[in-house]
Amino acid sequence: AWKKFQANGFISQEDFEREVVRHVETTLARSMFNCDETAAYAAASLAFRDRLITEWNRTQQRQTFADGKRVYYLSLEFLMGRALDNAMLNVGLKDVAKNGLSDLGFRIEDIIDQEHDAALGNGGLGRLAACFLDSLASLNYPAWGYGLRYRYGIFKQEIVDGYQVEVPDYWLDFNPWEFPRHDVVVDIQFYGNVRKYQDEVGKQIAVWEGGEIVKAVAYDVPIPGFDTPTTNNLRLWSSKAASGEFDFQKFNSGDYESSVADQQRAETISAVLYPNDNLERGKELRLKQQYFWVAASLYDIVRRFKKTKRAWAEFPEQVAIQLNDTHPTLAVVELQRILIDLEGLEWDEAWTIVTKTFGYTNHTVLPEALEKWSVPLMQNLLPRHLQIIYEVNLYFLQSVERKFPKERELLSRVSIIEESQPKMVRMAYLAIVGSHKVNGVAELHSDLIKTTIFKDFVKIFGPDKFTNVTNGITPRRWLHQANPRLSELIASKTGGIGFLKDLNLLNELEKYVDDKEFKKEWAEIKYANKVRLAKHIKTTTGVTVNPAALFDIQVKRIHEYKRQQMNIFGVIHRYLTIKAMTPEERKKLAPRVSIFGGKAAPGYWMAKTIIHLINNVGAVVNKDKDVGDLLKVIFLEDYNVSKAEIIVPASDVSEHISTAGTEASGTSNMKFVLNGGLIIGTCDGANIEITREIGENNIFLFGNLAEDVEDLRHAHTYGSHTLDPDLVKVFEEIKKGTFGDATAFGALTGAIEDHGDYYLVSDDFHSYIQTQALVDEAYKNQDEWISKTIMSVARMGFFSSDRCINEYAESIWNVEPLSPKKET
Ligand code: DL6
Repeated sequence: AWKKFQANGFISQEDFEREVVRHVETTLARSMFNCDETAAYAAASLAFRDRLITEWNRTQQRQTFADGKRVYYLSLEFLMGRALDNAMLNVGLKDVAKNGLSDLGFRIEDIIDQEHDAALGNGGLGRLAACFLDSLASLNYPAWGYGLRYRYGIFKQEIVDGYQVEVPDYWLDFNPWEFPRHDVVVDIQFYGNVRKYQDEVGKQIAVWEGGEIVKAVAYDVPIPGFDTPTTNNLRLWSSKAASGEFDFQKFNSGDYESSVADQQRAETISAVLYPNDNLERGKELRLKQQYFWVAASLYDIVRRFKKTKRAWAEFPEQVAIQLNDTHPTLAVVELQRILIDLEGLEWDEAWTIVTKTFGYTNHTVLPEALEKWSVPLMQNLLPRHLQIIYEVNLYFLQSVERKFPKERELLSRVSIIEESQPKMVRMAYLAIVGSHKVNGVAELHSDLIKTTIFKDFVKIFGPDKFTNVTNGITPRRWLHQANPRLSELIASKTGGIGFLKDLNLLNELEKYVDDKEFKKEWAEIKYANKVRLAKHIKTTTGVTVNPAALFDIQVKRIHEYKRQQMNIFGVIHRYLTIKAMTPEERKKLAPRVSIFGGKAAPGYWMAKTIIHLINNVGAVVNKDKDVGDLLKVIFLEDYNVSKAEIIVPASDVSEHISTAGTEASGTSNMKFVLNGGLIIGTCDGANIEITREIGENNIFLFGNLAEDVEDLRHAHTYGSHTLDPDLVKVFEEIKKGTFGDATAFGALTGAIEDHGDYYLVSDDFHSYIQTQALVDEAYKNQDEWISKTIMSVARMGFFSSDRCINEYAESIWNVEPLSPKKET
């Protein structure tokens, strides 16, 4: 009987408008006469949310009923960006909404713009997780994401007098996209101690007692697939004091402050996202976050499995858990603890289940980003887990000893416990030992982990345990949503929007590489996107840039290994060159706008100095009338996902110039090429595979290769280190004070001149400058340039996150899609 009452959501424009009005008047309790853009955004979101809920419930029912294997993606970061535009496009009703909103007196762009980004991530790793959720749903995989519901996402960046200033990002004032599940609450234990005894049959029993309990409350976010009813779930956990509001006993006895303090301490766990990218700091609160999230998620996963009443041995046939980097590695230990301490399984039986369940993705080889936790810290916070880690390590080392009896050194090299002062738990090693597959995120990176940081483990486990899954991006957000006109043009030539589900269909575009009419439209779209970005630049920085100039963009987290410093030194070199040019020479030069954006971790002083230098160079160059339009330097404040959607489609050239061997993959490189921009890059990360796909003629590669980096560093330290003469001139200019107080930049130049130039800026500078000159030359021939960009887009099919997810499903998870059509 209830079926006839089920909501189906709207289809027609009229129904959409009725829903919007209903939400304004009832849910928001406002009158339509007093409906501003914020209220219209809220009501439109609620209308779409209602639609998603229906499919979301159905999807969950369908998946429960099918009773097949599910994937659980554990990530401490999900950099989702905005949800409304994505929901409208994925359910295929953006036009309905556009017309409906217009009828109600609003422009859809203004309404979309009201939304606060969900910025629960730092950079590539978090955005990859968001792209994966989109692909998992679009491909109908039964999958859940598990993360933390931070009250504060990544900080907002303001630039004040050229310096980065961090402002908290409180994003939850109004968030229609989440559903609190006050009935899904898990008790999470911390601290305490372990009591061991033998039971009546002589079995060792361990009981974790005492300590404190914090509650984890579930908040669910629907994840709509594109062009499919499948709507998956992202479950984010929020922390709450176990004792309710506050301790009334303490309150009544006059100890108000401490009664509130308990509550606050509990709520602090999920309060803030740690703002470090590729850097670990070993803070206790971070470890608390990790365990809190992992324990709540596993409780949930195990509860769901137990409902099926299957034998424990079948757990890995029902559950695949992917560890997004080492942040969730405690899940390995927690599952072992649940199985042996709570469910009474024998150690070996439990460990077989654990290792078959987990897969681990490594996202970096940078030593400073590899997680290690101090043993005393872990002993205090998670005493039982530390015991289990020691036991895992013992059995692992015993197996290594049996296999390689003469290699004592090997044991200490691969031990999960580092014998340092204090001792440390090496989380990556624990993740490798506890998983059945380990993958890197681009070919070079996957090779590097096998030959460097995890070399010994390849010897121990054999090469088959290690694999590569090159990253990808969702073409729905990064083409269709960010660049609607280009998407439409592509659709008109490839037989409709099918390419958004099968990106290899882009191949069809190769036919149009020399098609005059097509190229004209293609170029017009790029120009319009540049005009849109130029407007954004004008409103946010006050600087006027010429949309006809070459837009050269580097937007990503600021990090020495990503070498924004090399880019800005290159800009200074260009400035000096222009100043020395004759008017005739100047006429031949393509005007350029160098655009930067990205956040520095608040404690990363060198990265902040780079931002400062970029802004100071901009301040000098942009007001130099002698240079005019030939060069402008822009730093875009507060780079985030929704700004990327404006920036990415507007590039002529983007920069992906990390020291070879340091950038695991990069994903913005893929986004820029997919939007018809060329790239200048090093032979690093996914740049290498992009080159292989699109062809060497369509990319500007430069610099030393990964295989030479070690020797060069060695030479810097032990041999002579002569700086590149052009770079010396740039440094002289900085030291003269041309760009403000030179002492402010002493550390930046000193790192290269006096401290070994670890990132090889000087070694690569000459080829960088030469390659930039090639870019200038190539850009003059617009006809050829456009052909290159079309050819590149046509060959980008490989970089869809759908391909990537299918690879994970087949080679790591062994999970099948569950098509909604099959079942009905
Ligand atoms: O795999 C996603 C992304 C890569 O594209 C970047 O190259 C890589 O730097 C990034 N890694 C991290 C590692 N952080 N930690 N922990 O963010 O992953």
